[in-house]
Amino acid sequence: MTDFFGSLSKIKYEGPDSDNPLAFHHYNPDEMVMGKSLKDHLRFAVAYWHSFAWEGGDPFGGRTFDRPWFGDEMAKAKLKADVAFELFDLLGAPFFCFHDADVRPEGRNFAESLSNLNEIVDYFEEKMESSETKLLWGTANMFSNRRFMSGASTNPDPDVYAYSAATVKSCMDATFRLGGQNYVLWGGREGYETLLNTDLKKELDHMGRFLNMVVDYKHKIGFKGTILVEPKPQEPSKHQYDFDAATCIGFLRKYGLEGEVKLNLEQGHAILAGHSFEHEIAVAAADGMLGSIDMNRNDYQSGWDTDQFPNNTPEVALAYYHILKSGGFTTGGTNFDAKVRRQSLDPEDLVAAHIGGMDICARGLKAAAAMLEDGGLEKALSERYADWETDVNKDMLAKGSLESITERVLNEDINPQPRSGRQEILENLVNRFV
Ligand code: XLS
Ligand code: NI
Ligand code: NI
Repeated sequence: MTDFFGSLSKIKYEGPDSDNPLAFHHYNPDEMVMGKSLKDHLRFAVAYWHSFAWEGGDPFGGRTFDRPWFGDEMAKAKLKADVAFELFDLLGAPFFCFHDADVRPEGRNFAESLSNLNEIVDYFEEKMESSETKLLWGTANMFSNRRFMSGASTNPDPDVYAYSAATVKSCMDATFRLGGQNYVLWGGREGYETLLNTDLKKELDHMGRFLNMVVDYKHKIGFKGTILVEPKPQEPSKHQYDFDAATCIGFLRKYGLEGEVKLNLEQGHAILAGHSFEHEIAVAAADGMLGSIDMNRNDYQSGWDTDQFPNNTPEVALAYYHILKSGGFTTGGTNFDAKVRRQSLDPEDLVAAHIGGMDICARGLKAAAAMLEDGGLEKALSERYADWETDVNKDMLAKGSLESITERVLNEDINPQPRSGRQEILENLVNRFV
């Protein structure tokens, strides 16, 4: 045991009336909702990068946190792992997620970075034997180091493409060894700053080829998890190729990857793309490509990806509504891709942030389940489309041509009468549950 969390002990569920700030008020892991425990519905994960690797910098100032594990030595990386697993345990977090760069010191070359990664994976493996926390997903950080400044698989330099392929292989191996349930690719630098120096078609082809290698390798090693791509429209690149769910789905189809790759959707990224989170979830679900979610929230005034912990039950409820409607998570889960603010220095802040996020998600999911069980929204939806169930309209959809339909419009004097979309009534219905 390290002494980082001092006297803090395992966080318990105490119910909404408890005034203990370090207790769950809404997340009771064992509570059954729609035949499944909250723990199994939500599948929470702690993100290693925000909670343990991020130093509290912003564009105007550097490190604000003073963690005993900051530094490049292997011993520090192990101390960081010790503290990380202590947080997982305090929270009863079923999962965690990591990038290679979060967990191991960067080496002087690829071989050294690889051996550092393997040493930490050994260490994780040992810790995971006695821990209840599993790996939701692993990923490669191919955006921080300067070698990736012009992209990873889309870099104009083939040596960077090669370095990226070797990096992804090493991270897939690590994820596989640790029993990871998914493998994520987020392409923060897969995009461009200016078209003046960018061959967009070439770069997209390279990215498509790269992702095909990832899928081939998954099958080769027998990794049973899901490969996930994470959309984001911009930041750090001015324009990112994986712009949003719809763009990614088109990309996956173009390169023959539908059925092989799903999406990891993030609340803040949806907002940056000009969508709501539930829009992104519904788009992915409609194509059977909903994989997992990164839960957080943006500051709506700043327009940045501020990665705050979620704090808005109505928003979260609509997201889980669409997740539950599509059958819930299989290999995916709710990863807190979220960090405490840079003034939140204390270990207690880290714990409280996760408690708050878990409570908000639990409230959202319970509200979503109650809305589904009530059935009012689904009923209104099926009523709105009910006329499509008549034989004549089914026929029109399946076999109609512009000529045959025109004939029917003329013969039957079809003269559509607009009907209310009832938006306010439906919003009021939602408000009964959130
Ligand atoms: C950044 C992304 C990143 C991915 C993992 O905005 O959300 O954290 O989730 O590389
Ligand atoms: Ni993000
Ligand atoms: Ni993310």
